[in-house]
Amino acid sequence: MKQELGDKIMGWDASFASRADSGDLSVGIIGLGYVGLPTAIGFRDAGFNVWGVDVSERIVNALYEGRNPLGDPDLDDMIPAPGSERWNITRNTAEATAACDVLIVTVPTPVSDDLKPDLSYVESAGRAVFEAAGKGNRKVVILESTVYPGVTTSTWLPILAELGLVEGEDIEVAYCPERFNPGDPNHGVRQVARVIGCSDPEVGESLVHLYRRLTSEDVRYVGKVEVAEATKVIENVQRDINIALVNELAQIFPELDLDVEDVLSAAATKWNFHRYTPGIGVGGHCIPVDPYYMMQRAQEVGVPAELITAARAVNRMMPRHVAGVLRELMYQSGVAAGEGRVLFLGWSYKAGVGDARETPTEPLAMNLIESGISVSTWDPYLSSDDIPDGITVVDDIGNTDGYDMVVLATAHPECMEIDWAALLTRMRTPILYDGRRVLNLDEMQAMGWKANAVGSPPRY
Ligand code: SAJ
Repeated sequence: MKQELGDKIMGWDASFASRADSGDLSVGIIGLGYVGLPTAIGFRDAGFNVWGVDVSERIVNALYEGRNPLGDPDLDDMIPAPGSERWNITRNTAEATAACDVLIVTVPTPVSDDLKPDLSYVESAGRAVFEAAGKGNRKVVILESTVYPGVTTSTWLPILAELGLVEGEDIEVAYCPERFNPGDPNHGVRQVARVIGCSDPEVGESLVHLYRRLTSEDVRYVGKVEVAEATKVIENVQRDINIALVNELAQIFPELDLDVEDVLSAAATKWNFHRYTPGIGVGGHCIPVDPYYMMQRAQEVGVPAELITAARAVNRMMPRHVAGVLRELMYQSGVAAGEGRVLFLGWSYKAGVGDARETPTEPLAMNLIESGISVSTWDPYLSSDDIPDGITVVDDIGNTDGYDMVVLATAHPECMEIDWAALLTRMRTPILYDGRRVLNLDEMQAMGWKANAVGSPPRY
């Protein structure tokens, strides 16, 4: 017996696509983090009745009060006011599942300390939904979290079997990778193309109608779930490999007395040369994480992912390489070993966002500290709580003196636009290191800095 609330059908049937077109669906979002919360807001703005679920009392209470629970300031003005229509927030997955036609799972898929994918959140969120879904309703459950090919079915179908639920009769399962780009208003949930994988083409095509109301960009059904799972992973694997290439070149060219940026800028005049920029390392919760999913799946089927693994190693080693360069710069400039004082401008993994996840500044700083160098940081996008112990947090960049080196670690506009001439007068040793290749080294050299950068021959 199909579940109905009043005269409403609560699940998939042949009317699903037309209900999606008219916004006459209830959509549940499980996990209200950096992906889930904008997704929930986006579906509500697209006219759907939305249920948002999170286990965090802090997140749920903030949303009850109409406050932004996350660090992304772009969301500050987007949180629906308390009591807004079509906006239901709860910590109870079963309550949301009963009230929705579609449940979208946007829970974390981190890698554990041994660099293996941690799928426990996907498993527990799916179980909570399936236990509440009931038989015969064909509730649609869509995983959006980044996983490797095969995870959705290998994690969720055994739970369905355990609960006596049958895909296509009681539940519909699909995969639609999130392509959310933190800190980029041009690529929010309403502006990115989406791909949908599902074992049932009719269901998959009907979900195109659902996502077409969410985003203005292309939405397409691409086949079975594994095709969509693989799509998202390789998008970020490709990015990691491309960045690894320029990071490896940034280690080679200074030894040839060449600046890698000169070479890359010249190569970029070729019509299909894809320009990437070397840096102190690769951070975030996507690029340094997703390749491990592909590596894991390749290992499971006995095909070594040698290029993916090697590229990941290059990027993972970049902070250690840069630490060695910084130590040599200080030594050559007469700074006594173990006495250097270094100031990082920026701590976040990416310019314009306050997010320290997997930031390469951390391994870089810890490597320097191990050799007795003290490290401070100024990042206007982060609070001192985001900075690990052992790092001195600078609150006022104008009140900094006695440093031997300043490292531009994150290309925040605020970091690029500091008063470099004033800072120079307060330095003990005037060493500059542009870790993101966003400064004009010749101008800085002319100002009086020993202007250095990742991939540039050293200036002592
Ligand atoms: N980085 C470099 N050199 C580059 C580009 C990036 O060193 O040429 C570094 C960044 O400094 C950062 C890390 O790599 O530490 C990741 O940077 P990112 O620009 O890839 O930003 P992310 O991690 O936020 O990646 C997200 C991804 N979006 C999704 O997974 C939905 C990615 O697919 C996007 O391409 C990327 O945003 C984007 O385009 O900004």
